[in-house]
Amino acid sequence: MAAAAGAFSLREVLSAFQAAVTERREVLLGPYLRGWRGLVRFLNSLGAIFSFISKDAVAKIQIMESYCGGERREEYRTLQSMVAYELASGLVDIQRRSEHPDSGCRTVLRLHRALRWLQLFLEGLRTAQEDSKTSTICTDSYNASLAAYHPWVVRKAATVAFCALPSRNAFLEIMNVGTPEEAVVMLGDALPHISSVYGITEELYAQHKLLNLP
Ligand code: 1Q0
Repeated sequence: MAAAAGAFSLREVLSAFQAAVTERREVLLGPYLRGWRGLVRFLNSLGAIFSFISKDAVAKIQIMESYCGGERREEYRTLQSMVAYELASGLVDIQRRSEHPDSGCRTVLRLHRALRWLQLFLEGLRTAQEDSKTSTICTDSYNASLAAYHPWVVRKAATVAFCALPSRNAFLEIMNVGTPEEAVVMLGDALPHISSVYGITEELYAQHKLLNLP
């Protein structure tokens, strides 16, 4: 059954990331951004303390949506075509942000790094003991991924916000896929799709030496 309008459903996020990968292992930006929109909706439902995170995510999603709906939308159909187009046209700042501060390549890189956090976090949530603290799972996942790219003040604010996360079971319930046990099964199904998107992107960016874009 479809979730109520406006409510978060893990299922929708899952199907967006699933639909993002084509048979030729391309990543379609439309579904990819739809997946991110769904995640932000979820983040917003957790309370205002997370708004500094969701604002940044939304700003990045909007940058990408404007490329995807713009004059060059054909070039922004897949991640692969975007990378090829932006590199061939000199639209990517490689050393420092100057002429092209908001290239698609650097913007997706930020979301891509956050996807690694999500992968670790969901895996942690899925395999943790019932009484585990979500804030601990979240902090551990963050420290093992995104934290390396954030200055001290952002790390501090993020860690404080994580303390406001609901318990593991409450968290599994707001995913809107049934009981906590059913949510755990769903997470097991969802993760390979998220991992696949992550892996393809990582490989593409490594190939073109884009993993450290400013
Ligand atoms: C559930 C708790 C959510 C925790 C999210 C962890 C991420 C913390 C990130 C803190 C970001 C702070 C704001 C600014 C950062 C930027 O400086 C940084 C770099 O960009 P730039 O332009 O300055 O170079 N931006 C980023 O690193 C992007 C961060 C995007 C974070 C998006 C997080 C979206 C989270 C969604 C909640 C998912 C909940 C999962 C459970 C749902 C089940 C599918």
